[in-house]
Amino acid sequence: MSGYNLEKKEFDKTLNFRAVKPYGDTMNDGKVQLSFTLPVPAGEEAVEAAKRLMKKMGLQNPQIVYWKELTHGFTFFVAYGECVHTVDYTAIKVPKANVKKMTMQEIDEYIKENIGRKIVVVGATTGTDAHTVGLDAIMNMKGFAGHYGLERYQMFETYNMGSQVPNEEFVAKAIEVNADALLVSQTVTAKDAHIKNMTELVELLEAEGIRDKVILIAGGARITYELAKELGYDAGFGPGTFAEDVAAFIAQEMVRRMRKEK
Ligand code: B12
Repeated sequence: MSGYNLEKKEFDKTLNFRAVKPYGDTMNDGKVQLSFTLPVPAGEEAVEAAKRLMKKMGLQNPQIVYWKELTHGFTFFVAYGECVHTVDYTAIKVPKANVKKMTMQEIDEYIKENIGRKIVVVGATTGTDAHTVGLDAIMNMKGFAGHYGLERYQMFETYNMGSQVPNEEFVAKAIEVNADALLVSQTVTAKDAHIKNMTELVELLEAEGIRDKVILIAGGARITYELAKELGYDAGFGPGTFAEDVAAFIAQEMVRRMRKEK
């Protein structure tokens, strides 16, 4: 939203940020495309059931543009409808990391100039969680979607411990390499496993007396900045995160802390 003037209505005079609707073809048409499956046999009754359900979802003029039997007794639909609901976009405040966006090269330069040494980072998918793709996207040399990972940065020294790392081992590694930042990845949220695991890590770091010495960051598909802060972390990052978001946060937070100490 940066640089976007909500009062100016840059696209269309009928655009009302206090009552925003989906856009399909013309402003405020409310058009939505959705796909879903019903556990009913394919046929005219299935199509009618899908349309009635869409109306209950607040979608007017439901149109089933494609339907197909998935397997016996199940029908898949692609549909269009018009959403009758709106949201007040101006009332939305999403807590997020206080970080100025930078490229990989800018971050390396910033660290050289302001910190003067490599930043040591230890990352792991902790507890019983075996999902490593997200953490690897942030840490591995080749990175993710054209964004290099931390291993590629000149000014980061990284240790990726992989999956299912017990919190005790993670903390021991942090102490061994004198880590500046810890990256924790949590994907499985069933039975609040992530909350229990993330909380236990904070307690262990406090018991070892190093919680304030490290920048503690969590990430994962269902991790938000707000949740991470609530659990005692310095930041949390969710889907769509790239290494430079995390690297910029770590570097800028380290400099903020160094300036505070002076
Ligand atoms: C691949 C996958 C697996 C692979 C994992 C392989 C591997 N080496 O990672 C395997 C097959 C092993 C697996 C196993 C299981 N899985 Co699985 N898996 C997935 C799947 C399909 C994709 C996850 C993924 O890789 N996403 C891509 C990455 C790039 O996205 P991401 O993790 O969100 O990462 C980004 C951000 O979140 C962020 N990020 C992530 N971590 C971090 C860390 C830091 C520090 C930072 C800053 C940022 C950050 O940056 C990343 C890049 O932008 C999802 C479903 C889905 N489509 O999402 C299910 C899913 C995650 N799995 C699920 C489940 C239930 C399981 C199993 C329990 C299944 C079973 N019954 O055995 C097991 C659990 C094993 C275990 N002990 O953990 C559920 C989780 C439900 C929940 N919320 O609890 C999902 C959502 C599927 C589902 N709909 O049910 N899984």
